[in-house]
Amino acid sequence: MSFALPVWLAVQEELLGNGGADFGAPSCFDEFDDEALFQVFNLSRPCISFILDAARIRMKTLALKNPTLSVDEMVMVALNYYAHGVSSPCVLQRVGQCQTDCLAIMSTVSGVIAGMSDQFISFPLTHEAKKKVAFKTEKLCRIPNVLGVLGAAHFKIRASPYETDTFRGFVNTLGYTSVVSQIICDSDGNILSVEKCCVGSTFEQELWESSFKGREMEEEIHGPFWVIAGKGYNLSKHVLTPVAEPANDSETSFNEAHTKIHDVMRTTLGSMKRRFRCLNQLGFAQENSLAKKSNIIKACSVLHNIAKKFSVPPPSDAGQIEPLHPGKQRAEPDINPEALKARQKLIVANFLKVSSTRNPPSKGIAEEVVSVAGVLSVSGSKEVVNVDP
Ligand SMILES: *[C@@H]1O[C@H](CO)[C@@H](O)[C@H](O)[C@H]1NC(C)=O
Ligand SMILES: *[C@@H]1O[C@H](CO)[C@@H](O)[C@H](O)[C@H]1NC(C)=O
Ligand SMILES: CC(=O)N[C@H]1CO[C@H](CO)[C@@H](O)[C@@H]1O
Repeated sequence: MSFALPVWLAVQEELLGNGGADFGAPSCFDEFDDEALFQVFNLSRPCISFILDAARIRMKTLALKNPTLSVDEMVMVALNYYAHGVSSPCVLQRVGQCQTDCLAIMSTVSGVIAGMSDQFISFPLTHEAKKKVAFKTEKLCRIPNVLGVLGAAHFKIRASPYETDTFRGFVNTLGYTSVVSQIICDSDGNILSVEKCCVGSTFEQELWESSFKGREMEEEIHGPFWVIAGKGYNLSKHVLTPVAEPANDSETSFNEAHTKIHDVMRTTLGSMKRRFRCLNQLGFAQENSLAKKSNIIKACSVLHNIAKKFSVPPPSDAGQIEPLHPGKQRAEPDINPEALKARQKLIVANFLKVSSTRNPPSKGIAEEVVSVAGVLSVSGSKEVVNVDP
């Protein structure tokens, strides 16, 4: 979810309050002109200043092992590394050859930025916030009561093939070694939740069932809402998967809507991986070193949300976006019948492909939803999200 303005202002205030002297202070980034800045960090100046201010506060309280570099320089090393996956010569020159130190610095800064996720990665918690997110999603794809798109994001890593057992654990269903995290994003591509960092062979359903968000959703803590998910997940009362073998126009039309919203996950991950090239290769991993990878993934998620907030243009080489990881294919037969019924009800209520004469008395926003989305007029059901404009 994009942060509500009050939250944003509160963050600013916190920065001003605590960071007083340093807020907006000159930094080593000032040596770059705007164009160079974007080349080296793939972020804009206002965005970098904001990140820097937030990091300064948090790093002040950290006993730094590397006092030869200022906080600004450490952040610079990290942001440069995220953008390119290696350190640029101009940055190395600025901070002095750090070589192996660069990784240590990046690791420290990643921990700090990952720690900002409670502020910058927020799942809609209040009922109002949920209705708002659901309303936006429904406008996009006509599927009501959706909080976000769920996906398992794979990030390539290197693993030693000589440690056979460990190595095997990292090999995913596409045959390369990776770590996998669970990500939920909203219809605008803001990241609402990122958790777990498991070996690549972990199935998405397993991730979901062992994740905090998964448990909360399935235990109805978030109310009667769905997340949209691909074929690798089990249909449940809160995880909405496509119909495996659509039998009529209604189901086909539902699947099309599902694809449309599900695609947001692909473009979101694609844009993250292009802005933060380090995500294309997270380096060597042993099974017990996943915490560091996890911090980088979380840090990039935080930065992704901040970059979106500052409307930083996406990296220019729009080129190819890799397809989503296909996940483990499931047969539909072992579907939970209650969940199946819920999905059928949703399809009938929103995607019925018969000319209906039942025009329910239209009132308020329900009508707007119908006209905006061109939904056939069966939406008299209570499941229409009534959001006050
Ligand atoms: C999810 O899918 C797995 C494998 O297909 C199956 O064994 C399991 O029972 C399913 N879980 C639920 C809750 O339906
Ligand atoms: C479409 O097919 C599904 C599954 O066979 C069925 O339950 C549903 O009633 C059908 N819908 C329409 C509008 O025919
Ligand atoms: C605008 C843009 O894409 N800038 C840079 C982002 O990072 C990549 C990867 O290193 C550069 O090639 C781009 O020039």
